Order: sequence, then structure tokens, then C-alpha cells
Amino acid sequence: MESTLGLEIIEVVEQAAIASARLMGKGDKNTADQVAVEAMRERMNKIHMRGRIVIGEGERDEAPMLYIGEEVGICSDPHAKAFCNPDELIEIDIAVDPCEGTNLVAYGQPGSMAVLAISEKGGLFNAPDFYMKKLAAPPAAKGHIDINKSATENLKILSECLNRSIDELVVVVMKRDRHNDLIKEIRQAGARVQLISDGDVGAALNCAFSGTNIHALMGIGAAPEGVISAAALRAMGGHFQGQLIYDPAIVVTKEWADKTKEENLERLQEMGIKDPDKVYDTHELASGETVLFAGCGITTGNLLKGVRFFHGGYRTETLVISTQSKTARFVDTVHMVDQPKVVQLK
Ligand code: VTB
Repeated sequence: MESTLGLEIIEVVEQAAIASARLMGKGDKNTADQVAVEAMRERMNKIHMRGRIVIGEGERDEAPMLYIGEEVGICSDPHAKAFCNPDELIEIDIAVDPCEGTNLVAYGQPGSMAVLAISEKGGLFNAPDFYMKKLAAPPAAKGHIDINKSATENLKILSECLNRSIDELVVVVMKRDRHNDLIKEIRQAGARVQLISDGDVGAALNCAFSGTNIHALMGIGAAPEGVISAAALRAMGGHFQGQLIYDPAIVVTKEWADKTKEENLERLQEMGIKDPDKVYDTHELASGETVLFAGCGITTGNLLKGVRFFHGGYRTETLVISTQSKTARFVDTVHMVDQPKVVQLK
């Protein structure tokens, strides 16, 4: 799978990021998302691959593009055998979020990214559009902290694993009412809280690298984004656990805002999720033998610079992680549209 795909997916997220970045600060999150979707889909359909969207923009009747089940890539063509070689015909599953943090783009705030994860067929958890309680942390804490423990307990463990005093630790939490008690507990335990409005994929990713001054992500976000985060953390050896949330008393799942807990449980059963309280780890959310992650900064965040436009072109920064090549590549690309008058070195 790695071959050229691991490199071509750089362009897939770059094109989505560039398209979305043009809408930065315009206050129009839907268009910022839509142009990213179109750009991502267009570039994916130029790759010699046989892909199926397993996490995307919604069910087929909701989303015209990158809907769950959509087949993408040149080798998805029924006659592909005539012009694709055997390894290009291997079925792969793709989880996409062309504009992760649409609000961040719309309001020119930091940390939005175009992201995707790829694995062989069946290698990514087909997360339902529910919320997910998440715990992400650096590789040093992998398997030591546990989503079933309290934030206080996990902070003590994190402190020991990272050899940092608790008051030096920074935990990213999304600024939502559902997190008020969590935020209070983290602060009472002596750690610091970095509140974000959106973009918990980038926040999880930050946990995988030292020097980001982010040591954990805690709280409830979307399950689909959780799978993409888990793919990246798995590839980096980081810690990620996720547990589906189906009780409206905790948070109302947008898609089924009028549903009761029992109705949500029924829907999960229908989707084949036998244990709704199961805690998933990185190897269950991204179970494939080969897992790829790619993310390109739309607006500049902690880890990746956003798209920068200059006379004659633009510049992007992408992170590509592969379990096969065991690499995390930071790709700084200068896109020379016209003959640029000047290209800065850095
Ligand atoms: C979450 C988070 C995402 O949107 O889904 C959030 O995982 C939506 O949360 O990273 P609310 O429904 O509470 O607003 C993001 O922040 C951006 O897609």
C-alpha cells in the first residue's frame, strides 16, 4: 500500500487545505468545508487506488461527496483490471475530514487541518456519527493511563511516565459545558488546561510529539474524528482510547438529537456494535496491518503551519505518518503556480 500512495496522499490533503484556506476568515464554515471536500475528492480520484470512504461527510443521502461507501480512486472503476496493476486493485478503506475545524477556518482561528487515514479494507473502525469520550497521550504513557480512571489518577500516572510535575502538565479540553466538571478536576489536580473551541484531531496529534507543550487530550468529541486521531497515534506509538457516548444526558448526538438513550442503544445494536460501553484502543480503532495518516495545516496550529499564499504560489506543511515505513514526514511544499518572483527558504 505504501509505495506511491503514502506520497500521493500528501497532495490530497494539500489540495483540500489550499482550497479551504482561501475561505479563511470569511465566516462561512459550510463553504470552507465544501471546497475542501471537492478538492480532496478530485485529487483522490486521480490516484491509482481502489478506495472506499468509511468515514466521511455523512450518509449517501446527506452528502453528495465523500459519503460513507463512496468509491474513490482510478482503480475503483469496474474495468480497472485493464489499467491497474494488482497492488493498486487492493481494496483500501479511507477515513476523511477534509476540513477538521470548519469554525476555525471560518473565523481564522488556529489549528484546522485537512486530514485522512487509510488502511486495508476493514482496517479502520467504521465509527457511527456519535460522540466519543477520548483520552490521548504521549507514547511514554501508552497503556499506563486509562480512560476508565479519573482525570486525577491519570494525571498522576502521566506525571510519572513523563517525569514531569503535575503542575507542568497541559491537558487540552474542548471548551464545552459538558466538560465543566472535567476542567475543574484537572485544575484541582494541579495541571493546566488548554481550552480549544474545535479541532481535537490536531490536539490528539500534538500529544504524540514532545515540544508541543501538550501532554494529553481529555473529553468528549466526535467518534469519526476519534478514529482518525487513533490512526495517527497508533502510527506514532501514542496512547489513544475512545468510548462511544449514547446517553443524551451526557451529550446530545447531533444526528439523533431527538433520540432517547434507549433509541441510541438500539441504533448502535443495528450497526453491529454489541457492547456500546466498549473502550477502544488504537489497535481497535485503527486495526489494519498498514495504517497511514496525512494532515495538512489549513490555519497554523501547534504542529503544522497553515497555508501561506505568496506572489506566484502558496506553501503548505503536511504530516504523513506510516506504520509500514515507520516514518513521520513533515513535508514543506512550495506550490509554484506562476513563476514566483521570490521563494523564501523557510
Ligand atoms: C468535535 C471534535 C471536532 O467538532 O466533533 C467538535 O471532535 C464538535 O463538537 O474536532 P460539538 O458538537 O460539541 O460542537 C470538532 O471540533 C471539529 O470538527
